[in-house]
Amino acid sequence: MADIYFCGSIRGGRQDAELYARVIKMLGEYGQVLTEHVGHKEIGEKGDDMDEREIHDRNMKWLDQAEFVVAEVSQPSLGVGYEIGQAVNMEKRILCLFRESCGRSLSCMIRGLHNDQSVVVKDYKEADLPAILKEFFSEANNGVEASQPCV
Ligand code: 6IA
Repeated sequence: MADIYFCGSIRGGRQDAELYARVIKMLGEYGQVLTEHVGHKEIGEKGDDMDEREIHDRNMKWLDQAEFVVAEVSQPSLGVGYEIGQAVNMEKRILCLFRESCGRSLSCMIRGLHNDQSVVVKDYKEADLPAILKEFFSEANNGVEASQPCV
């Protein structure tokens, strides 16, 4: 079963935490989500029993281990942007999901990564998610190579 690293805002704001939980549930059909806690409502409320260095190092290990990275990028988050940048350097297959109705514009540094192969950036409505995930993971399994140039 493939390992999937899901990214979603934590300190950037937890408005979409319930949506993250629903996305993570859908991702369960395609692999094991290493970062399930990103969808847990309590994570932003209580402290964490790990310190920040430990969280960073554990997450980078999981990112390295993951075959796929799926990031919900509607809520701007420094951590999510950092994880996407690291994932690009690690030549992962990446899907960035931007909710059309969120009222913001996505950073050019994320939208500009789209190459329709190793990195896919999609504007979406929640009802479209099952089809978007199906397409992303079926193309991945059909041997689309990672690390295509981002042009
Ligand atoms: O800058 P942000 O906090 O919004 O970054 C969110 C991203 O960084 C997520 O995709 C996570 O993978 C990662 N991340 C940030 N903080 C944590 C965390 N504990 N635990 C796990 N992953 C994290 C923070 C707890 C704290 C709010 C009490």
